[in-house]
Amino acid sequence: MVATPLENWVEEAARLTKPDQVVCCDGSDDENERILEEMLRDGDSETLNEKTHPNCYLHRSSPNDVARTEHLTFICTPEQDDAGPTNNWMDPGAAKHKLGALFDGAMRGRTMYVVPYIMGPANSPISKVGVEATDSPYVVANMRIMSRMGKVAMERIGASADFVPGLHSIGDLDPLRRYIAHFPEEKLIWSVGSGYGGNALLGKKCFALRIASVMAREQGWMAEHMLILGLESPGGKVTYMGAAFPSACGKTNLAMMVSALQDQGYRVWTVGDDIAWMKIADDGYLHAINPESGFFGVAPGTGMLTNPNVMAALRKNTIFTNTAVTPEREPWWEGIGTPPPAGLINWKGETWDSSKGPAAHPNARYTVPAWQSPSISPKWEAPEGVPISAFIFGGRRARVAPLVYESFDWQHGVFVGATMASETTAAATGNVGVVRRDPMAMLPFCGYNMADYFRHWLEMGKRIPHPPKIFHVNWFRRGADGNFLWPGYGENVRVLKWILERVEGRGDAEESPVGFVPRRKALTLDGLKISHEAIEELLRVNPEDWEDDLADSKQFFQKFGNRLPEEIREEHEKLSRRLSTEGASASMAR
Ligand code: OXD
Ligand code: MN
Repeated sequence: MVATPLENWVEEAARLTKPDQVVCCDGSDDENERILEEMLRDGDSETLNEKTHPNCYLHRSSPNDVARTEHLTFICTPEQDDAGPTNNWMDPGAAKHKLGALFDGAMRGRTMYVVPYIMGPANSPISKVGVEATDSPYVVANMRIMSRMGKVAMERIGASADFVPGLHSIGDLDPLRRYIAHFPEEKLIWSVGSGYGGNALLGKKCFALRIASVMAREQGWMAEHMLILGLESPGGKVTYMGAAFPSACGKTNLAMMVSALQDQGYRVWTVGDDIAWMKIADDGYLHAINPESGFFGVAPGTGMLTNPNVMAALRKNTIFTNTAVTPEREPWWEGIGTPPPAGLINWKGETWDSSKGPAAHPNARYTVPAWQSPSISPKWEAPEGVPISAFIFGGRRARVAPLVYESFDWQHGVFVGATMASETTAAATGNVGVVRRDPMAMLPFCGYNMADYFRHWLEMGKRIPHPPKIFHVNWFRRGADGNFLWPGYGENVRVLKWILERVEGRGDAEESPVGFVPRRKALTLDGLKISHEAIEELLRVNPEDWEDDLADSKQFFQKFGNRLPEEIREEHEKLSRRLSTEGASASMAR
């Protein structure tokens, strides 16, 4: 019998990595039991309190392997310019040579697990299939939560070559021998030296964003770093929105929000918290699916006040990574809402006291099945996806960006996304709190030249008969005293409500140089304790701050040279002109 493309690939991977045995995963409960036992045997995982947290585990990673490592992540295209100035690049042949040496024999004494998986609902035409070969039982257990894995995926692959292969080994966990490499031409992923989710769960960032963004451009769809939520309004109509925020800026909390306006009939339903795959459907709308089936969220800062839905979800079937643990064997982290108990064990497995810094790593995570959230949308697995009426871009900005504004049109909206910036967080290694440009929150995830990615967005706008309206929000603006001006969390529904009203052609707004900003009275603020001055400041567009920001984004865009679409340059000039007119009239009025 002729071997299938999958069999050939697995054989080739095994020849290179030389595992003691190869196990092909079927996704069954029995198999999962065995994988979890293997994970416990490895010694860096433990079970949690069976009464309060049934079927929950705590995993401690190597202290040098706690976040995505963007400086070790590569796009391997024959021409460097096709990876673009914002990606690390390696020649595909050189990458194969370098990583091949690290993979050579890497699985000796270990098991190679072959994990076939579907990204997206099993019966959706928007879904796609991948296969990850890994030597980490922790990775297999996480992939089982984050994707539809096993038999269902194997059946879809059959004898075809229509799958994205990904080879993963934890190697020796030495950061000097850690690489996450993507081969967009071959649609192949090679990751070695890390067990951290964003580097090792290859269906997530590597496939669903970096490789899928390349496929999406080739095939005329969109793969975005976006949550998907449904806003239900009085009467029961649900309007769907996609929102792009950089890592650890509150996407999960927004997607699962308990609305402060629930008693007025506004409720939020979760379709996805991190990634959206979107295609133009016959009804002329862009339809989105969540390619994932679980949430891999940041634990610190998550509590009953910030995200009660996820707190309810985390009571069972959850893998916690790098949280602290109480003497009762319950997970604990900063912001969970209870004080640290005596005898707390920190994320490194040591008895904790406050001299040791945070007890949970700032990028500690939970991996939980999506269906466990009380907010999960009845449509979250709809094979046709949900129609998207609004895109929301956002970042963590102490200044500059107002609470919310709407772009003038699609082209201007693409510019708004392209000029996104945010203060960095603990989700990636490196400095925290530094403002960096992060277009569409895709800076670490775009699998090709970002100038071409802007072009793709511009072209999609022309092709979508009913394109989403584009907005920008900023929950993180601070007052002169350094405190946040906006309460955030469940109160963010007040902003979503205005967005919904704008989508429906209602909702009062004032034209500013940067876009349409809500008039104060257009925001539903009843029941909220916030001063008149705070609202004024939140909605203020300060031309001087914007001029500085424009200078910064101009410098960023210069990296792309002539490849930058003319439309982006045009929007830049238009905004600059509008700001100087505004600045001039403000000084005349003074
Ligand atoms: C994530 C990230 O884990 O963006 O979702 O880093
Ligand atoms: Mn993310």
